[in-house]
Amino acid sequence: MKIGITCYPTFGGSGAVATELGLQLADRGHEIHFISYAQPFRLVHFHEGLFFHEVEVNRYPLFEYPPYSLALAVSMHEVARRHELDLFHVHYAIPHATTAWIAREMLRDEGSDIKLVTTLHGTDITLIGQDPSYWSITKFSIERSDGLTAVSEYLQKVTYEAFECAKCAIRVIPNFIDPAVYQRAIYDCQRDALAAQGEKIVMHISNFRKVKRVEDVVRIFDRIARKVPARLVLVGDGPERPLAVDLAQELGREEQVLFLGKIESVAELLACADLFLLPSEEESFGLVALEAMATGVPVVGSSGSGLREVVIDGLTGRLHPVGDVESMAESSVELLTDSDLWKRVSEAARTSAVERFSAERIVPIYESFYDEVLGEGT
Ligand code: GMT
Repeated sequence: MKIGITCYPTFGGSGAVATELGLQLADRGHEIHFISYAQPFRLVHFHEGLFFHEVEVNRYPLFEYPPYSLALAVSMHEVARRHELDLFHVHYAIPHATTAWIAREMLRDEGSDIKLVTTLHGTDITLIGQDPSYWSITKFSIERSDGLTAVSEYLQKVTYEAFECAKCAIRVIPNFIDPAVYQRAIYDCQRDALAAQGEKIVMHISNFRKVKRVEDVVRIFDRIARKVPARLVLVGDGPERPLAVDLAQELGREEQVLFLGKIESVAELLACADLFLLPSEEESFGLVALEAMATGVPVVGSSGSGLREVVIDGLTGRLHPVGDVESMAESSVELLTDSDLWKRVSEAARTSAVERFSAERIVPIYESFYDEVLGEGT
């Protein structure tokens, strides 16, 4: 199959999943064309059967906001025509489902029968998609996708509720990881570069947006550090980072909190972690929690949204209500001070991640979904 993939190439779960899916599909003999304004951040090496097409946006002075969506639609149309694509698979509905719909309409006028699959990732539905600026075009676009997937049952439910998605049949296909990449043993963790001897390493990775509640990460850590010699390693960057820096200082923890900024390969960092914190307001899935689990790192995070489909509370980590930093800290201390418990949870986390969310298990589900979408209407 010849597939055009569009995603946000920046740091974030949807771009990571789209890139890993493209790599896996290319390894399975498909021809994959990435179409975006920049090389996806995890697409770092040449890969047979995989191509990248950069979208050029003319910044004509008249444009206050250069119309990237239009330039993207033109690129999608051009790549589809030149390479005779069977399918667009776009990740994150805004604006990708709309630009793909435009390109598909252009191609249909030229006799093409290309299909469009949209994968919903989270904030495209739960947050920005519900903003009055985007709600109607998001509804219009997802309802006209030939195939629609969501990364969790939670997100599937929210989509039906928030968009009265009349004609949508949303298939749940969870995110996945390559177990060969996320395994502690293959990385020579430089613990002493991150923490002093005997200190536990508590980690958080995100794009530091409000939804991640990074200040709660610092508050939880402050409570952990009262009972356990520990270091907090914060990976990533975003608008909430200054607030986290200020709070760490206010709590007198600036010496124990490390801000590493954006790091591309999180696998080797996770190999150093003893605990992973993800207390988000809402997570449709929580890919980074799955990456932590696969690396044998117990996860403490928030219940109430998609994370509970990844972390099995009490088995592979602990989940507590959003904002309940006391309970999250208590669970963290319990895991960090009871080595037998930590070992049990670490092993269960790795086993659960590999058994339920390996690429080997999930990628064929995408392939058969593509077949279903392409088979329809014949
Ligand atoms: O987490 C983010 O803010 C980035 C966002 C994205 O679009 O990349 O992540 C969303 O997609 C990920 C991949 O499917 C999910 O693992 C995240 O849970 C989801 N983020 C939210 O729902 C807040």
